[in-house]
Amino acid sequence: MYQQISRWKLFSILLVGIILGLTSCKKDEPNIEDNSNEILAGGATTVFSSGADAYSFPLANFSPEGARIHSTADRLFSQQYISAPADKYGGLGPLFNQNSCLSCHVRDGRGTIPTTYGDNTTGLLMRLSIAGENLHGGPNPVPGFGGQLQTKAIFGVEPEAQLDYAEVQEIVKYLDGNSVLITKPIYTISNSYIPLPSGVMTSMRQAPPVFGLGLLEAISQSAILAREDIDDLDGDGISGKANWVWGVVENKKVLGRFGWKAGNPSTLQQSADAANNDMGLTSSFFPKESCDGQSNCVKGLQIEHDIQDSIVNLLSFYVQTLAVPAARNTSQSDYKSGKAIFLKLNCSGCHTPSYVTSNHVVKELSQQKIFPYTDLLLHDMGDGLADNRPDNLANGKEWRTAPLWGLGLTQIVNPKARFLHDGRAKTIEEAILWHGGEAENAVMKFKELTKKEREQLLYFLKSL
Ligand code: HEC
Ligand code: HEC
Ligand SMILES: [Ca+2]
Ligand SMILES: [Ca+2]
Ligand SMILES: [Ca+2]
Repeated sequence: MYQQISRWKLFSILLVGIILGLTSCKKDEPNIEDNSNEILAGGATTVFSSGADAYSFPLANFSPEGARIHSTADRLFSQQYISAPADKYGGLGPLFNQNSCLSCHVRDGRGTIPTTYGDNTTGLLMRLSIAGENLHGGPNPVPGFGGQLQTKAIFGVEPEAQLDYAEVQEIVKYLDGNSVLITKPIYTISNSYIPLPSGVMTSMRQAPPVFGLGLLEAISQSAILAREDIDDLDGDGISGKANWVWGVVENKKVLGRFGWKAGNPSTLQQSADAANNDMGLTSSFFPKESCDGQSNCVKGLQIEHDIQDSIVNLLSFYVQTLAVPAARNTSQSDYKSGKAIFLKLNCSGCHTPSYVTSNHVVKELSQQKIFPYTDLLLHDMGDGLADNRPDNLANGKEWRTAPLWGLGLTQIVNPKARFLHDGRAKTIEEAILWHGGEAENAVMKFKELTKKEREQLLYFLKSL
């Protein structure tokens, strides 16, 4: 009897010891409290796929009803709109960039970047503004051109202009003697339908991937704001600032989360905005056609909106409920070493590894432990990446930390896809080397790594 009790005691002491040991191990690691479930990058919504369609699945934990609505929405996202009049799917243009959401967000991932002169089939667009702000503190539209350059138009209307492509190259050296060639694209406007006024500021933006956005929307505002450190009070060289942008639904300034400068507050507004500016589809959210000059373009103004609110809601629902693909190779030693380097270089100072989501109207998105690797805040990224064009509170050097989940599948989904806001980086390595400003420290340490360590870091990133 006595012996038995003591054996039980011994066992439970051991058990407690193991649990305590594990917990203290976890605590020692900065920024990551729990390693065990990071393979489930999107929590219970995560899908296990690493093929070309990896970004295109609905939430794994969807109810049959949710999945049904998602597949209706899926058809709308890929629908090619045509110019009015038409019974269904009309209203394209007068000015537009592409005729479907999917043509820019290829397989729900990134767009294709033009690499030849005159290539017009891309997911890249140019934002425009002049000095000053609009009524709501946003970019000041260019007279005759608005806030975005539309390079296509329906019959009888002129596209606003064409974009010409050139590139400059630069060699970056590592401390170990190796070097890489990095390229920077330069876009210039030609053939504009009227001369551009002087002092136009431009910003090239590639179409980002659109999966996992409901989860990003479900991160509580307080969790995002808690990471702000505008004056860098903790002295780590990283500030982090929220963008506050005009909410067309809320009718006031709200926290920006989407777009390369967090210039859009929600998947709903982003979808309505995309429909309006990228495709020329009016809705109750953006009731005016996106043409700012041509007289025969203004005639395109319709009394009825091109798309009903229900369509905008479905498009928003679609991007909210595209699942995040699972991380891979998490038990490999190179993954673990690579992740340790990611934390040591303080990449995680901006690319925040994980959150628990708050509650979302799509209940499957609520209370999920997720691994998006972003703080959704703006950071000064230095002169190399600067577009020198302010966007609400983002200045000309600031960009929103890009989420890194699903990163390794980018070129499996679209072999022509590239990295960073204007798609200048052909590889993840190039993307890191472009980091500057608040990330200067991280990039300096990256250049000092041994070849093996660099490979381990890249192995980790490619496994996300
Ligand atoms: C001409 C190409 C193009 C088309 C067409 C297009 N998009 Fe986009 N999309 C973009 C670009 C570029 C961005 C980034 C915008 C920015 O940084 O301001 C973007 C951003 C987004 C985002 C935010 C993603 C994120 O992670 O921040 C969503 C959501 C989105 N688009 C949905 C849509 C929907 C829905 C449609 C169809 C109605 C659509 N897009 C059509 C190019 C396009
Ligand atoms: C100061 C904040 C900050 C730090 C530190 C930082 N990043 Fe970033 N990262 C960003 C921002 C902002 C972007 C988007 C920049 C752009 O598109 O111009 C980005 C983009 C990226 C991209 C490209 C993502 C895409 O979707 O194209 C990769 C890869 C990346 N970072 C990896 C890293 C790694 C690895 C480190 C550490 C060596 C690191 N970052 C450190 C802020 C940071
Ligand atoms: Ca229209
Ligand atoms: Ca325009
Ligand atoms: Ca700081």
